[in-house]
Amino acid sequence: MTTDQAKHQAMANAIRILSLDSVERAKSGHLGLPLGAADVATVLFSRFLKFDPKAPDWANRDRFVLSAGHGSMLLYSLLHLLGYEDMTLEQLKNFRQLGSITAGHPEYGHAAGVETTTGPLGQGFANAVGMALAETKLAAEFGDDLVDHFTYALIGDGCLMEGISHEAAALAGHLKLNKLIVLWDDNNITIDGYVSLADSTDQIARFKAYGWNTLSVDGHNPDEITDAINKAKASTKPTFIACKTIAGYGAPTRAGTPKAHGGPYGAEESAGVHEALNWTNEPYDLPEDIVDDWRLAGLRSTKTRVEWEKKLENAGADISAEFKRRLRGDLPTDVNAAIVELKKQLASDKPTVATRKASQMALEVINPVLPETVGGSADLNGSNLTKTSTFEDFTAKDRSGRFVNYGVREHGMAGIMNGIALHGGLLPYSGGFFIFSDYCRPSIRLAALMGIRAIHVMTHDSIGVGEDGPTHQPVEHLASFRAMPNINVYRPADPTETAECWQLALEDTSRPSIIALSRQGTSASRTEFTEENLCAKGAYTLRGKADADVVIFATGTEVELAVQAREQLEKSGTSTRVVSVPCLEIFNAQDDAYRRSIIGNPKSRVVVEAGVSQSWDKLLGENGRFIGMDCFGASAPAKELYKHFGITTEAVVEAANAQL
Ligand SMILES: Cc1ncc(C[n+]2csc(CCOP(=O)(O)OP(=O)(O)O)c2C)c(N)n1
Ligand SMILES: [Mg+2]
Repeated sequence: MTTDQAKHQAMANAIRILSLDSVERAKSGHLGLPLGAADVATVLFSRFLKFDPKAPDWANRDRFVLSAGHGSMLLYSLLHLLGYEDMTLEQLKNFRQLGSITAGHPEYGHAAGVETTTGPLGQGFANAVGMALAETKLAAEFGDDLVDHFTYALIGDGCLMEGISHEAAALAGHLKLNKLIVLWDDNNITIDGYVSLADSTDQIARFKAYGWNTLSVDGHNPDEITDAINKAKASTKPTFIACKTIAGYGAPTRAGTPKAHGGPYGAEESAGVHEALNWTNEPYDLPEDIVDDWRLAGLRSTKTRVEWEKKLENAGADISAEFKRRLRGDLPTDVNAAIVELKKQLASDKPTVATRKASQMALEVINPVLPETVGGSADLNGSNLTKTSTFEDFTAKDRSGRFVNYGVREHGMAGIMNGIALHGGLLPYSGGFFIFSDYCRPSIRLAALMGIRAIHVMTHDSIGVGEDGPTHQPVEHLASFRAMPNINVYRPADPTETAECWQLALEDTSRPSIIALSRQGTSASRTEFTEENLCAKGAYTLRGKADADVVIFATGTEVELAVQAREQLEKSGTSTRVVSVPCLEIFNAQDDAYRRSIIGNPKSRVVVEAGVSQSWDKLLGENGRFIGMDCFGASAPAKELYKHFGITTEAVVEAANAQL
């Protein structure tokens, strides 16, 4: 063994032992991957990856995504060894314990160096595609002096089995995201057995078919791994490297078998690993020379980082300020001005349009003053209307385009958008049918968990879809996303509310948003200009006096019904107030005083929304009536469906009167 090989071996073994000792101590965790992929990770982090533990958020760092999040101890060990200050030995000792930054699966925002939350397999893969996309896009805009980095992902067999990997990989190949390098921990095992139990895909052939560069290496041979990464960096296509590894490397009875996947291994097996690796130190007592080698690896890019910071300062005050603003995620003040101008126009035009059209009108004024937006659609742009007049397509040839044709890939789209948002400097928004939010849900949930800004334009938001029928008519979707923590579901009623909801979603940097929009036209409910964003508190009185006997709460296209019902009720002498609720979550988060002022103390409460009643219980109270539906829709023209399911002005009036 040469000294280089010996050094590599010792560094890789330090990852293995730290991971092993921490999983044994926590009495839970996963060891197959950290022990098996330690060589791959050591080569990547000590020879290639550009990063600086002293400046973990350096914008031009290479990104590393551990898509196989169950192998979290691999990442935590690396971060500790490389000198990330927050990743202390104490944190490793508290692996998986409450309050530690070493969560069971890596969580974005806990430890520096964790680029995304992973655990649900395949998501990290899609995030990495998004990061690579963001890199090429920002490089086209700011130049490769400022933006020039690679994105690496370490994935497992599970990531490859999950469907999202297909969607993300196909798009990455199509878009020739050549600075994306995916390392596959090809260990031939998952939890229940050998991969052959459930899969016989030729992964290399699969990735070739996607248009990727593909390579295969012995994942325990540092020279082969080095060679492959060098080749990958020079490729004009994204690269997939199959790294043949032994899961649970070093474990006397478990290595290479499905029993290697999980942990703890127990005292005897664990002692066997120490012995196999010639490791005689006590747990967490790391040999100084190995620590020094790792710390040196952590210092490799410091100079490059400092030089980059100078480049940013020397790029000119405008560019440098804009670049920094973009990374902070602040909006330019022009956005508010553009929305206010649009609202003035809308108040005078009072257009009767579908809210999806209203969204396009809002985007037409937003996109020109907000250079960070990256729009897209899952093959439904003609319906979602998310592409605006100044947008060109983002393609393999034109990286400056601001519209991504995601293809019929909702899940991939949502996972890629998370990667774009996590990368920083860009603000992704999508287009899709609200019904297919189900296909995006795992990625949207992670966006909510991470608290990142990704905006989903979801059109065709109710039985108002009409003739396409129940397969295309969302019924439970508003309620189901309202049940998800840390996401706002907007359902604006008209063009003015749509513009206001867009503004709120853009301004909110700490959560994703869904903007649910109608297919069918609806009249303008807001007819007077107000500079104030009335949607900002989630609900507001649209018509009527505070002390009205009847209060009708409504969202989206049903606000029109509520307004008509009010007219009838008032005609027959019943004072009625209409409350528009563009965002129930925001309203529920207001203080009691505001909530009470909006709810009032009416004799009669009615909620009208073309969906299930769940999520309205609090507002309805004991006696309130809900006008909506608790079954699937049907195939018929929209107007007939509203009648058929009893979501009508008459039904609202009747429900109001029934309580008087
Ligand atoms: C979407 C999803 N489904 C199931 C799981 C549970 N799970 C965690 S690891 C794993 C097996 C993954 O196999 P592989 O990626 O090959 O990892 P290895 O066993 O080789 O470490 C499964 C099924 C998960 N984390 N995410
Ligand atoms: Mg595996």
